[in-house]
Amino acid sequence: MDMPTPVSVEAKGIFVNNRWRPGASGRTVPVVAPAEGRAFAAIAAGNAADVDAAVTAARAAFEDGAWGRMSAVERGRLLSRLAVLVADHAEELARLEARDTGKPMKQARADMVATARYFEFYGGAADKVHGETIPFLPGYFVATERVPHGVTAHIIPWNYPAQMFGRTVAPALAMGNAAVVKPAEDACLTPLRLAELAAEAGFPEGAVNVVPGLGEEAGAALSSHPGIDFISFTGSPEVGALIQTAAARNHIGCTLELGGKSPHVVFGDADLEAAVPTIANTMVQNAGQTCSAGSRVLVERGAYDRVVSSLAERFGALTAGTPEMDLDLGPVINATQKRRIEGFFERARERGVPVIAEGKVADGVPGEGFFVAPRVYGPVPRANELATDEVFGPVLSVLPFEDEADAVRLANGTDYGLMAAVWSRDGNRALRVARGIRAGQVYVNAFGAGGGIELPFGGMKKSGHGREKGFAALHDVSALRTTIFKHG
Ligand code: TXE
Repeated sequence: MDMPTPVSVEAKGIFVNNRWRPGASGRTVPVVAPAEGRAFAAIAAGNAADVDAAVTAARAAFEDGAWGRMSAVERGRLLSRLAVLVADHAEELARLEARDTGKPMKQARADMVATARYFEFYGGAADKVHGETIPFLPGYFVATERVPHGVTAHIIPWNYPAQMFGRTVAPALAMGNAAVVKPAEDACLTPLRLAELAAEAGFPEGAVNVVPGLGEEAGAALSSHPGIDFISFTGSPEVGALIQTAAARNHIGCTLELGGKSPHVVFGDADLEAAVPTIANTMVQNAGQTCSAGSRVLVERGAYDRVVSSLAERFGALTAGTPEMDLDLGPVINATQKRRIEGFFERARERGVPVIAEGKVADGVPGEGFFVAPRVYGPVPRANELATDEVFGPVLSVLPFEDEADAVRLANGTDYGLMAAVWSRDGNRALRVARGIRAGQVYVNAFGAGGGIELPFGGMKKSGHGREKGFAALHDVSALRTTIFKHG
């Protein structure tokens, strides 16, 4: 397959006011293809001056420009038009995404379907956010409405660059905010292309701006800029704390989506034919580099051997390859992440944590690529880092539990609380356990179904706060105004 070299993205700089302009510093950051282990493009290293230009453009669009005057129905139409453009360019975008992130083409193609769906969903939602009237004192009329924050900042990660752009930018635009996006230096080509498509869809100048660059430079400048009114951040808990601190200094709100250690709770009466492929899939999806990856499998002790042998069979057959090979999974994003995952392997070996199964890396992948063969460990001791820490790679930990109460305790036994699944044919038990789990989304007999763009998503505990997806996202990117009218 012919993988594109996006020379069109190279040297284009930053995207402000619907136009490319050179980055202020003239410096660039190489864009490395994870499957090849070498640079194939470069992006501008955006700096504080670039961020300032983008925020100024967004502010002007919001305060004085066509964007600020546009009706909700018109904003919705533009988003719907962008959804169509994304679908029309899905193959081009998928190839760009696959080369930039290393993921198999089929996963990149599915990502573009989801990306278009974000614009479609929020295009439809833009003019359907209603306020309410509140009975008050005699002679008063009171109404509430949701109003945009103003300029929203979006700092997004490298694991799903296109989807994350859609997920956070579409609801912000639907509510009338003007957006400034800082995509991740490790993978940011589709966000840059999506900004061009937004201009083509007809978004007026300043509504959508993108400043690529390094986190500690462009990201830090954006999150601390006094001209922004809200921050949406997805990434590591460490940087999340910096973002929340920056938001506090400017007295603005933020949503933080910081990953997880999401459990599958599997009871002995579960339908394993449904559960095992779903569990395996959530780990191979993006090579396990997914915030909501179901990376802990908690199994009722009586069913442990059965579940483990079924998982072993499934995992043993998984193969990592290049995007063009289009196998089960791709490489991980960079050399640092690969080393980090291998560090987990090394310490597990030292501590004698048994490996249940190991997949393989396909013959013929470039030696410089960041490939990691998927692994399942079990039984993992409860206090071991494989049971508590996010690995962010194709690594699954299996732990036995004794009874319902133990299952809930174990499910809640990490600092995270993003997603969970309960697998059981006993509906009452499944619901009891599901309602005991502290996580933003809890599935019963499923996990991460169909992209779930309609379903509120976000963390509890160290997984962060605020909600993305669904109508809930529209609330986070807007403020409630109450108008109290005394008519006598
Ligand atoms: O994340 P960073 P990294 C987790 C996962 C992974 C770990 C490290 O466990 O192993 O984080 O990944 C920008 N001010 N997740 O180092 O650094 C950065 O440029 C402002 C979970 O890649 O948090 C990028 O755009 N911004 C996760 C974004 O923050 C800064 C997805 C995320 O990068 C900044 C990714 C700064 N000082 C990693 N420093 C998820 N929740 O899905 C960096 N950035």
